[in-house]
Amino acid sequence: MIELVSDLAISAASRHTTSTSQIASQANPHAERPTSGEPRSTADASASAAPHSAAVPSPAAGVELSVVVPTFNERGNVAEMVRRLDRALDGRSWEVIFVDDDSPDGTAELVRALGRTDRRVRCIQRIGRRGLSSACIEGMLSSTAPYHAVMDCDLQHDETLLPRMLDTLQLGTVDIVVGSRYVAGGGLGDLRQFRASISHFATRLSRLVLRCDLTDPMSGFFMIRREAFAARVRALSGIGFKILLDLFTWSGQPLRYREIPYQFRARFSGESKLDTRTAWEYLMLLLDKLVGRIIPVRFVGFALVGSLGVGIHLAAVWLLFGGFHVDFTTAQAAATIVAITSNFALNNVFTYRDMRLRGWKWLSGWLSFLLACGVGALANVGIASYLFESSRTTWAFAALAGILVSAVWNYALTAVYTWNRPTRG
Ligand SMILES: Nc1nc2c(ncn2[C@@H]2O[C@H](COP(=O)(O)OP(=O)(O)O)[C@@H](O)[C@H]2O)c(=O)[nH]1
Ligand SMILES: [Mg+2]
Repeated sequence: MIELVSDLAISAASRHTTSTSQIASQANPHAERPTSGEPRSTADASASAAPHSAAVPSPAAGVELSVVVPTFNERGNVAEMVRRLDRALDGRSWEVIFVDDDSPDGTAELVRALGRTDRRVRCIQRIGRRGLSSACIEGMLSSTAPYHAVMDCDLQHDETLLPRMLDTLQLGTVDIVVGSRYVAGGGLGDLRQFRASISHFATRLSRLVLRCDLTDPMSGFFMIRREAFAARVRALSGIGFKILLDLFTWSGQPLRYREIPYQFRARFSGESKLDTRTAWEYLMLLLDKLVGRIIPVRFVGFALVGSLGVGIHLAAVWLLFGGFHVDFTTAQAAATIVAITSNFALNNVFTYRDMRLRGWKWLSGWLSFLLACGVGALANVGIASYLFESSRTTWAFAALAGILVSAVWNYALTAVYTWNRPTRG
């Protein structure tokens, strides 16, 4: 998936290059220009040496800081976000890149409308995809700036800290500056007790995979040097909400970091997207960091859903056979369909959230899932019977071997024929 992410972002970046070169000929009040005492770029030098140099506009310098803001249904916050960035980053050369996952509330259209009167505002609109981390990755990849900040669009992060973060990075002693709610001076503001407990619990869980003492890996508010990001980008899983955790768990050179305190604010407008799927994705991210190099994390998700399916199957047999006195074979057949259907629905919502099937595609996906799992069930029974009858293995081992083979079969086949779009990670 990361390869695809990179491809997409590279094409986004090349599109951006065209547009920046188009706008470079216009005066840009926020772009840095070399002063007469500074070394000039090759392009500049050749322009002044050319006989018609007066007619050739000197290229404006690129932006210093890209602020990447992932959005989903944030129409009510976008304009205020730009206003606050404008105030906070006065005198700096910056741009804001909103990465929107085709929000139904028209966030992307609003961003583009703002961009028509303010070239510092850019929009990447992703179609048919979801995911906060992958949105941040693509936003950063589309930037040409030497420094990238990531912050939420709900104004819960304190944008007035951005200049300090930038100054700290420019000293060159650290790779990343992280806004933390858990160092002296920081705080959770009036975050509700329940949300605060979830945040504390998730932070504690992150210790399973973190290789440093970062106090707030759940923060989502940070600024990083481009080279430090570029060195890690191919190793990022891009799963879920927690890009910071992804960055800090890279097995190579540890990130040199500094934390600065901030007070978490209340959401300005709209609703949080934190839900059960977010929790699931967090679990998948942790698993990916723990076992991802040995087993694909989607397979782990698929297997977890499958084990839940066993419970659903048994409950259905109990209800039909025990409760409604349907004959056993019919109850078992109906329970099989119920379990396969619920497995398909759960995998569609959780395991394959980023390529979720809807409408008619849901129906055709269900049929292909049913078919693949039907063949998988035959393989299961065949292998388990063969092992049990032909050797002296125990019934439990034979049964488990059958289950494992059918799980791998079901996973491999449905990954290709049910959720067969090319964005798989
Ligand atoms: N592009 C993109 N942005 C998302 C997605 N989910 C959430 N966001 C954005 O990520 C930021 C944090 O989300 P939020 O719902 O505020 O999470 P919370 O702060 O944990 O409640 C906000 O700017 C959201 O609009 C997503 O699937 N795709
Ligand atoms: Mg938020």
